[in-house]
Amino acid sequence: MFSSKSAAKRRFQLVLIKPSHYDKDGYVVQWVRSTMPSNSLAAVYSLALGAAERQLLGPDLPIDVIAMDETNTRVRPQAIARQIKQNGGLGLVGIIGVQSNEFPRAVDIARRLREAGIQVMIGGFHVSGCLSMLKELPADIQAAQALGISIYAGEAEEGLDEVLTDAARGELRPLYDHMKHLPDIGDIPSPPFLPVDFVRRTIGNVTSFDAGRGCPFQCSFCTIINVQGRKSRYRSPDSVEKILRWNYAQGVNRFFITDDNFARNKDWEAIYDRIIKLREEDGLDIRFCIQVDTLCHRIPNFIDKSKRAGVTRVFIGLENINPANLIAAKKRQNKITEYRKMLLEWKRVGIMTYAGYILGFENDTPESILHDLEIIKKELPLDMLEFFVLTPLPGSEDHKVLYEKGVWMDPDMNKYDVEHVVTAHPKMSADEWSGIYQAAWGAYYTDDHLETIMRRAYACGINLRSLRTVLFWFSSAVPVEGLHPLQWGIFRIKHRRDRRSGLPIESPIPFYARYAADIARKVTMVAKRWRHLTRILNKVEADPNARLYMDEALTAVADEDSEHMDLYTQNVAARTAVERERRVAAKTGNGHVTNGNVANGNGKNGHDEHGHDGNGHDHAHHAHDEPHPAEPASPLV
Ligand code: B12
Ligand code: SF4
Repeated sequence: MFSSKSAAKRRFQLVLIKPSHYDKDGYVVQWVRSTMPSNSLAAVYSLALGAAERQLLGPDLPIDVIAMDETNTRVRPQAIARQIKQNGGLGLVGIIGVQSNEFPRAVDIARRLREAGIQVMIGGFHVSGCLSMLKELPADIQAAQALGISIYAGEAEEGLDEVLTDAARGELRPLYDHMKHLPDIGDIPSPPFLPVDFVRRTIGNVTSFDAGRGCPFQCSFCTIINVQGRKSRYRSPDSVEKILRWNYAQGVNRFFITDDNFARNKDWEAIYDRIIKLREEDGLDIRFCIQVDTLCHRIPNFIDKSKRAGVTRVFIGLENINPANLIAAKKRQNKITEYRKMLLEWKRVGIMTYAGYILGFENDTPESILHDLEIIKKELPLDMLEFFVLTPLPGSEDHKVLYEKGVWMDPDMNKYDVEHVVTAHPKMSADEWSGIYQAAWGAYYTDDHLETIMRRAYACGINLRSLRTVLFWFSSAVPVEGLHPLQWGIFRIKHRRDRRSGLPIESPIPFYARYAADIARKVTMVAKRWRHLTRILNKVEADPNARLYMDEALTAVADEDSEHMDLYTQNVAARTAVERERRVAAKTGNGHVTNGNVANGNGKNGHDEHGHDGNGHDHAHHAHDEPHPAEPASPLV
């Protein structure tokens, strides 16, 4: 817990909690160190500190702001209730950035606080997404309101003051709906920030902030466009500099920029120029992980400036290699003919790539997925691949359509973590679908392919030790922990009494016996996998020819690729996509479909032939930084 508290008599207690969610046995997913600090928490925490400094509630009622992230800190509702009462009884618990899979846990925390008479409010993507897309409030949100929990939909930048004033009067409304107005975040006085003690509870020396919000595209599975809008809103370079300097001053110098697509942040270049100045002229050693789209290489200077700005890891929303699937999901901006060019460009500057890959589009079957993975391994020069189950996330068009048609979707929101199958698929049974999700990790991260990834990286000048940590993380999370790498952490903590409401509290002996056996099993697996990766790394480094390594994926893009590469010939949809790009290239007179000149030379700054102003990635939000010699590397950022 971190607090801005100072001594006084009656003090308003504002407690901000980023909740976790439940594992399959109903225990809270929690770690000694979690992966990264939450930007949602940083955003609201900083706004709240600003309100405290401005004495929003008057000089006689100071505000203490206390923040906690449940993925690394135990939440004790009774202790919170006590603290509020000891400070005069005025307070609010804000449950922050609640995603759909965290909503059941958020309500369980809130229920106990409500029983103790504490005011509670829930905000974040689940409630915002439902309010933006559905005609009526879904049952789970209504049930929360029935417990006296207040709901906040939309962004807090222009609404938090009103909430605090209402809470100080004890007059919170059941619903605050800010979905219709998206605030300007350009130069707000309190951009995202978390104190260093907070960062120390996570892996590495990384924090996160959003340099912008919104995405111009229309992918049907996406929630972001319906919550944050399709227009790019961004922080000014001054504001970004402020965030960087605040953090640098407290010793934090690695950053995950959470924009779903930094390449489509309209001010990316001015922001990069400022960062480059901070690095090259002012001597700040700062590094970044960003998320981009598969056309980012077509934006003049983007990749070279990423390098100069200290980007070391990049997440790319690849999603699928079957054009029929991409079109069905309205992800037209993803063109298979650009994938190799884009990945080779990142390789050229020695930046590590992570791609998100969604399983369960309408044409997918277990066989087609395994087949596609073999093509990716052979032909795409990609480092990490991470898998997601296609999920109708509340807030997405897919969810809205199924909801309105009354199609069955699993009512348990805890499962909406893009790792569980929650609705039916036209070609796969639920078991086949979840089976292939589990199998995909093993199919991509085979021993042979781990070595190939390292060999390709070594030949491109990527730091192998840093890559080993990331490969370890992404190849081990599912087999070791049964959780997605984005949810993994260091050393799992389980509290016997912190169990999902409705499930019994187990007696100590079986609970601790299982917990101990689990830890022993995981430690053994982790040690084995780390040793294995180290052996591969040593083998690559010991090879005198390793720098000269070359394979099909690393070969420069050429016209004849479209004749022989499986990526372009594997099915009718792929061949049609190549033909279509060929026609577009001929019309615009920009050269060849599979030749990098087309993409890089048309000067259209990433606009595609539909006139879109860019495209995006989304979900997977993570990547990595070069490790500082004296500090542990973060596997995600
Ligand atoms: C960074 C990120 C992560 C990071 C860190 C989380 C974080 N919040 O920082 C990590 C890697 C950990 C992560 C993990 C996951 N993520 Co994520 N993530 C994001 C991402 C890209 C940015 C989050 C962010 O910073 N947004 C900006 C902040 C400022 O917006 P915000 O959270 O909405 O908060 C504002 C308002 O909602 C409001 N507000 C929020 N809470 C409250 C509370 C009160 C009291 C008030 C007044 C206001 C208020 O004020 C805030 C400031 O304006 C979003 C996409 C996006 N564009 O948001 C996906 C997103 C949130 N993630 C998503 C998912 C699915 C996941 C995972 C389940 C994926 C996985 N399997 O690994 C996991 C879940 C982790 C878990 N604990 O279970 C989905 C959630 C969709 C949904 N309906 O739930 C999103 C929307 C992406 C998508 N695919 O659609 N994620
Ligand atoms: S590109 Fe990504 S953020 Fe943009 S609409 Fe598609 S899924 Fe959403």
